[in-house]
Amino acid sequence: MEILEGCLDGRGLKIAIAVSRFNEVVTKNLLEGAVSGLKRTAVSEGDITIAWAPGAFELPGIAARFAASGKFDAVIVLGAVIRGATAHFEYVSSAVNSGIAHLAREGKTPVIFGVLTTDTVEQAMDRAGLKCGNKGTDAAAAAVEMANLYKRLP
Ligand code: INI
Repeated sequence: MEILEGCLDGRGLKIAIAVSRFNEVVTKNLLEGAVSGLKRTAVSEGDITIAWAPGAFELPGIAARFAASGKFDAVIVLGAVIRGATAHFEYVSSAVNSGIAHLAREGKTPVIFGVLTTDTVEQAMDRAGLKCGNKGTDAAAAAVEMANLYKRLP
C-alpha cells in the first residue's frame, strides 16, 4: 500500500500570491494571514512573490502566468467578493471560481483558492482574521501541503 501525502514543511518552497485590492480592508488581512502562515511552515520571506490585482476578476490571469512560469511550487489566490445590490457579484464570483478551478485542475503547479464570497463585509472580516479564522492562513497551509504532495505524485 502506498499513501501519498504532503507535509507542512515549507523550507525551500517558492510561493506566489495573487491578491486583489477590491475590498482591501478584507484582502490585506487575508494577505497578512497567508504570509504569516507561510513563514510558520518555514517558507522564507525572500521566496514569497506577491502581485496585486485591481479586483478578483483579474486574479485567474495573474495566477495563470505565475503557474505557467514554472518558477513557483504553489500559487495562492486571495480575494473578497461581497454581494452588492447588483448582479455584478454573480459575474465576478463565477468568473474567479471557474477560472481558478480550471487552473487548479489543468496545471502542473498547485493553485490554491483563497477567495471569499460572502453576503456582507462582516462575514468576510470574520473569515479574514476575526471570528472564523483566517482563510489566507488556511490557504498558506494548503499551498505548502500541495506543493510537497505534487513533488510525490506521478
Ligand atoms: N471585485 C472584487 O474583488 N470583489 C467584489 O466584490 C467586486 N464587486 O462586487 O464588484 C469586484 N469587482 C471588480 C472586478 O473584480 C474587476 O476588477 C472589474 O470588473 C474590472 O475588470
